[in-house]
Amino acid sequence: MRYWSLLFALAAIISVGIFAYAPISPEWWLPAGPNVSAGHLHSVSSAGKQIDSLFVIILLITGIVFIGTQVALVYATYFFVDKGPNGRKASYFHGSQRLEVIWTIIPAAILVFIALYQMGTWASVKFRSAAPKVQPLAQVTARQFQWVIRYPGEDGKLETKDDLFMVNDLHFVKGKQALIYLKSSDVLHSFFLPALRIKQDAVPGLTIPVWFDTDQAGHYELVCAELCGWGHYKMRGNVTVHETQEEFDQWLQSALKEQSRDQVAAVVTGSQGR
Ligand SMILES: [Cu+2]
Repeated sequence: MRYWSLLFALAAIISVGIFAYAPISPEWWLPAGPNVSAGHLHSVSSAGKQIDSLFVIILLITGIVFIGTQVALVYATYFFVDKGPNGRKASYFHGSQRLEVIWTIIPAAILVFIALYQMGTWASVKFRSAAPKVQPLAQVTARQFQWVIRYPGEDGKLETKDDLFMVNDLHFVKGKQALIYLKSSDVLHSFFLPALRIKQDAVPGLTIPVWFDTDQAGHYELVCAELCGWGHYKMRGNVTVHETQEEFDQWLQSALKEQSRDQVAAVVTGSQGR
């Protein structure tokens, strides 16, 4: 039955073909920025660029191993197939110590290489000591099922009276490091900016600094990446990256005005109701 080897060969060729096609397809590859055309291999954030090159390196290593093992599989099933009652008889042997040592040491060495190679990226994205020394952009509190984002108001300080509260609306400025403090007021959530390759769990009781940037202004998506309850699917926010600091300040000013108008309106309608 040589057909099996052909089936294995076909499956391997299709798999490799899909991976060769994915980077040039707009839908199949990792999400890029809003203005990035298809075939763009790298993310639009500095963390994302490092993470994507790690992804490509690991894909290359696993791809080479995949192609090697598939070639061996097809070769073995094609040439050593049982040729019926008069064919060769399979011989039995009790393993080979040398082979086993080889196929243990090589994957172990590859894993150690990847573990060492990724350390710098992990440190720059996650270590608190690597957090940018900037004024925090906002405090982000995850709750079932929304992102409550608290920006400092006029005084530039968080947790003061003039803070701006927004729901599912994250703004920051292109080319600048944005630092947020991530909290959760109920269960585990995960703050995920797919195009920027930033993902961090929001843990009840903890305040976790998260920082990110991008070199492309425009609109992005913020989603929750931790199944947090029935409404998990709708826990998404809009991200607006402003071209300049002035543009951001203007947005903040008008949002603050709107907030105080809403508060006044709430007081007025509240007193009329009584
Ligand atoms: Cu959630």
